[in-house]
Amino acid sequence: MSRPDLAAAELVERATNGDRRSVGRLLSLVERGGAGAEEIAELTHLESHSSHVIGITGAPGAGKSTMVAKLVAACTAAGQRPAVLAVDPSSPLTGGAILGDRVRMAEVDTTAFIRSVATRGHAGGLALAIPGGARVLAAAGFDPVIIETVGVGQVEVDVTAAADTTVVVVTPGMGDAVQANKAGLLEVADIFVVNKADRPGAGDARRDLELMLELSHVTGQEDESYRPPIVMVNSLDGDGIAEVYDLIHTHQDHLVTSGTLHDRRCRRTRFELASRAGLRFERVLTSALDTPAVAAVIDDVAAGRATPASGLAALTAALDAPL
Ligand SMILES: Nc1nc2c(ncn2[C@@H]2O[C@H](COP(=O)(O)OP(=O)(O)OP(=O)(O)O)[C@@H](O)[C@H]2O)c(=O)[nH]1
Ligand SMILES: [Mg+2]
Repeated sequence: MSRPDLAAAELVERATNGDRRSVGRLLSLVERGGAGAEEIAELTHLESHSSHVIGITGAPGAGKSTMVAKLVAACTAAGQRPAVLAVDPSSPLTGGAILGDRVRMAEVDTTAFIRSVATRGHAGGLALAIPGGARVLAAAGFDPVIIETVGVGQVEVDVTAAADTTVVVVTPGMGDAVQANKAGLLEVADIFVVNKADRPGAGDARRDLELMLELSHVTGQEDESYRPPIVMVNSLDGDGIAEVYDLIHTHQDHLVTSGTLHDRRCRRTRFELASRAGLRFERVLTSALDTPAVAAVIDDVAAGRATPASGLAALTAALDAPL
């Protein structure tokens, strides 16, 4: 039987030499989580620092995948080797569309690496699967690493925690800008895209965004010298994509010159370490709850023979082990 650490090292070696199949296998192992994923993080971390990680988020159907496909084409045209992690929310509404997106994107370019990450069954592990996957892609030499996700709830928080530059996509009508505000997306945006600018109401969406930025005094930045720009885009014909591409680079330069990049990566590391410790703690807690001593006290507390405080004391004693 081959030792998993040897297998992982071999895969990383092949992936860094351009073997796409090995990149795919590593991403599957990272998604599975556990010791295998931690081993891969160890092997890839030190080689993953030069790639720019771009998060693309927005409401379902905002046109994120269509825009990402155009952005990928712009990157390859400029001589870059982009990779995309499309975080699949596994919802019956959008799950089908994403598979179609992958095919469509794969047709755009064969030098790019496109991959869907299913959120189903992750039970909190997504917060690790995203930075872990981005790290594998970066170590394999892909740059930039683009992460697409639907901007609802926890998932987009996880994604923005993993990204250097976050692009928030809104569309005309349906109060999308207002929704983005409610979902907390305004605060995380480094660049706003009003996609489907070919549709009526695109100018209104832009004004909504400008107004909300003014009113809330939200700059989205820890650094006041940067104000998130708003770009009008038609992802079907590619109008505005060149500007998005340029603004992403302007933001990347700004991150470096202002020193914000390091601050963001510290925040990312903090978040990742907390997520890793949290998962381990859950495992330790579950096994402590199952030890005979704790089970006996649980029995006593439930039957009214002991107090909750004594139950907690027994549990704490059983927890007295390193993570
Ligand atoms: N008119 C118009 N339609 C667009 C534009 N961009 C995307 N679309 C259409 O909008 C629909 C949704 O596009 P997707 O790229 O799948 O959107 P998405 O945000 O990735 O969707 P999910 O991943 O399911 O959240 C598709 O029918 C696209 O053809 C645009 O700029 N203008
Ligand atoms: Mg999509």
